[in-house]
Amino acid sequence: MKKYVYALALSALVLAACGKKEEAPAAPVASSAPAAPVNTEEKVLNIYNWPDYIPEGMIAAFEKETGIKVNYDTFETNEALHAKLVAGNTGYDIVVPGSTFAKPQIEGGMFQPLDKAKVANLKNLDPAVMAVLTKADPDNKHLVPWAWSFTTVGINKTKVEKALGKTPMPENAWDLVFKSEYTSKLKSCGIAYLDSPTEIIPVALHYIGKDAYSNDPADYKLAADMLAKVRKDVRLFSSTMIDDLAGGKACVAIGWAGDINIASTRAKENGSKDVIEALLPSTGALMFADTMAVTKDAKHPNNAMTFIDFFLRAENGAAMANEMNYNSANLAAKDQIKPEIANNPSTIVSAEYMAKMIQPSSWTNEARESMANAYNAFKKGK
Ligand code: SPD
Repeated sequence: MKKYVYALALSALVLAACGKKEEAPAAPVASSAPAAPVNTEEKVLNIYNWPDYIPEGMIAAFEKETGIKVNYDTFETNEALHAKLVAGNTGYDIVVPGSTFAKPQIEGGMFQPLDKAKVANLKNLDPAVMAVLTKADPDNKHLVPWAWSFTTVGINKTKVEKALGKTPMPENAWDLVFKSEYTSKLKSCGIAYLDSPTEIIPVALHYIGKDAYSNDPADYKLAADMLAKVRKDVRLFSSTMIDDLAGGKACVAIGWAGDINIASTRAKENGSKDVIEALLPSTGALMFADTMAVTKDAKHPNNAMTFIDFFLRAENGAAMANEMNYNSANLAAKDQIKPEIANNPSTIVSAEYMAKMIQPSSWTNEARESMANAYNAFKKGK
């Protein structure tokens, strides 16, 4: 059908250009403008994203407007998504890797380039964020930012202060999860680590003064040695820190600022008076950007472009911040962000703290494997 429409438009253009010596039989009048390509895909879109990462009602609004039925599944770690992509035939059209993993995924040919002509709202994106993403995706051919935030320490302040007793809060919040003086006290109310090598080893490297994105296995050994000292105090390895903090399984967690802020709201909704907050460690935190990409074997690439364009509307960017506590790269959304969100320094980060933020990078495949070995040995307590 698509080919047919193109062919019709093309023959109309050729005829018009050639001119005619004899009067031809009357033919249907063809416009000289090329016909818009027709989307002949079935009205389905399969999306694979992180949990708790989409404003309520956004999918329903997209389905209502376009008639495209969205199947929406979730994964909890970059490693889990990566394993699916490596295995191939994911069945997903859009996936949302962190930029740290998107780089090797692009290099491995796992994504197809965006059809930018179908995504007019790319114009809304912040050029500064797109410049950062060129580190993973030169020329911005494959990735569209979903949201960004940073990996940090989240606390239930009420419980942490009680467990620390006379010990004052440290100046550097990373001490709460990495220094025995604090972990030995906080284990009573629960310490949770994200359950992923590429979440924990980089923050541990940063804590011991190494490059968070080191590719050197010798550095992983140093990070694992530091981690081993507090292993016995860690209660949970989990990627659901919203429930862990809001539900009281943990009083301190290594987590994502956006999710920690969601935990704060959820605890209040559940009637808790405890204060939950995302801290800004004095030595800096690790910024991350999650990105939409279209899989190389996506069955619905046109529907994917329609969704990406819809997501990039200013009001949807604002909803990411207002409802999900995550930063959007949508510049057009900026003046729709509610004051209470704009004034939360762990959502909308100040320029001063941004200067301390560790920018995302990525690792070689070999380094990731070696990092996973170091992490698994630490987790098993070896
Ligand atoms: N609830 C959404 C969580 C998204 C987290 N992505 C984090 C990637 C950090 N490396």
